Amino acid sequence: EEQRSLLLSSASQFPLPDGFKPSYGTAGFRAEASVLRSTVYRVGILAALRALKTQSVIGLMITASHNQVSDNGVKVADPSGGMLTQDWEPFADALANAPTPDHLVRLITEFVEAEKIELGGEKKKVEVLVGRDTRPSGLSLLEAAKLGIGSIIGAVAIDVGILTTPQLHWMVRASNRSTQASEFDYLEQLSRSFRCLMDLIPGGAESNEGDDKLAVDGANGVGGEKLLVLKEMLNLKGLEIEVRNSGREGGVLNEGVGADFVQKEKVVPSGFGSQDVGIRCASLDGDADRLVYFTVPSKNSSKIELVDGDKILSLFAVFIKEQLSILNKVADGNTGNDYQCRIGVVQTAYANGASTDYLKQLGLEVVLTPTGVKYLHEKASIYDIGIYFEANGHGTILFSEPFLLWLEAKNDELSSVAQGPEQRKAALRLLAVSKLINQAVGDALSGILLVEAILRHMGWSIHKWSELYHDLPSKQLKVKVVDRTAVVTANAETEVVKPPGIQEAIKAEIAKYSKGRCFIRPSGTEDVIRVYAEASTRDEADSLASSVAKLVD
Ligand code: 16G
Ligand code: ZN
Repeated sequence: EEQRSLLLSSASQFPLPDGFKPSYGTAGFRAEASVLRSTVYRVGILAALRALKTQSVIGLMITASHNQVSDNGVKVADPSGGMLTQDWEPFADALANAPTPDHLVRLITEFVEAEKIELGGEKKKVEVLVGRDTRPSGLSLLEAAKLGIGSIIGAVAIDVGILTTPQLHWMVRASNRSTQASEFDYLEQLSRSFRCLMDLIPGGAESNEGDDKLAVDGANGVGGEKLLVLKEMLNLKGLEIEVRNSGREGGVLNEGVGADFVQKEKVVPSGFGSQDVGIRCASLDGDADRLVYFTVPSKNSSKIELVDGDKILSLFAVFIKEQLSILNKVADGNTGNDYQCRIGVVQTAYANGASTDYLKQLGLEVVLTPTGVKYLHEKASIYDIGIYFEANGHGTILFSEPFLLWLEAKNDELSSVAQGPEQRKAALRLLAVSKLINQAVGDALSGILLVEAILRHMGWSIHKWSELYHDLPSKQLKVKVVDRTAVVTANAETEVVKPPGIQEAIKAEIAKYSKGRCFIRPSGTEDVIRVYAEASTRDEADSLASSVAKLVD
């Protein structure tokens, strides 16, 4: 009864705006910030219930990633640090759309009963960590989230301030593993494991002459500021990280800057230009969970040479494979490897065909999932080492618990024998990677450090890296539609099953091109159907995309 009146009184402060129909999409709720207060309040309730149900720390992140600054959004991190379990998404939708406080309370009561959630009681309070990006609307939405969380008896909101999305996910995961879980601990762990990787570089970490500078585009978001802090802690020798578009210079979040812009438009972000020819550049998105690299090929053009998520994935895969093969070498007097490490690579249909061919050629198992981190992450977690990336730059490397335990033991064993110093180093490198790279979600900051360490290790320039394979020309288009749900896909979005007939028509178009590949899918974040096409020349890719776009219109 006390619970009921608490909810009724707080809910009345957050009416659902007229005509607003929020939906928990690929990345939570996203919309124009001014309509989101009721949604964020209700997600606060959901996060509190999730914390009670799991008796664990839950995360709530207020961000709209690469969207324009006037948008905002909210998503929930589960106890593992991953995305909210998909089973709860329908409840999230129902809550967000409840028309009145009475409806809302009824929905909650039914759900609490069905899920057998114990409210209140004498137990210790469960915590919801609330983070937000740098958007000006974040503060008022934070208040809404706190009120939502606070209106469930037994739950308490902890404001962890302005963070990158991956930092919040990391903190949730660490809290539930009872390890050090503050932002400082995060930064410490990243810098320690990075230094460890650098120390293990054969012949030392000396940079290639003239190749010691990295210029980073922070998208005028939270990532640039955090990278500046990290840089202080790293105290790097031979690697100079220059952060631009950190938000301090007055630029607008995601406007002409950031990983999404750079990857989609393939032009230099503002703050970059002819002075950067030949320099290694990287771009983060607004909440720093995406990372792409690029170079400026010539003084007279605004075009960039993109090094996308597929290529970051390929770099990681090459390095990990190298370490595994060192580890697998049976040295004299050594028992050799006694663990069959299963390594897998996860991509989406957006992965450039050339990258998939390259990875298969390396002998790796490659699987495709639908777009959206939750699908890739889930798939990658079935391997001992699962590497996943979306072409847009979101990805990470997951290590299984049994494999890590084996690595630790191997490292101990090798430290006491004279043989196998190389094997021990390989084990130490893999352990360092597992600490450096975010185990909860894709993380641009840890991604940068891993890329930089691997380039040093290999002695590669960004050019050498970029030449691992050549991207097939590709083209993306979007078609505005009234009802994007009319398009239903299967086989990791590579085939359309509804409306009938479209798939055949697409196939007929593809057949006209050499190395043609094309698919359409409903966006999870906008009211559009997206078209992706690939072919052996630029013109062919463009023409395939536009002819398929016409089929949708
Ligand atoms: C979201 C997803 C991202 C995906 C993108 C696709 C998360 C955290 N983010 O940003 O993985 O690539 O949506 O957008 O899942 P779309 O559905 O509009 O093409
Ligand atoms: Zn993002």
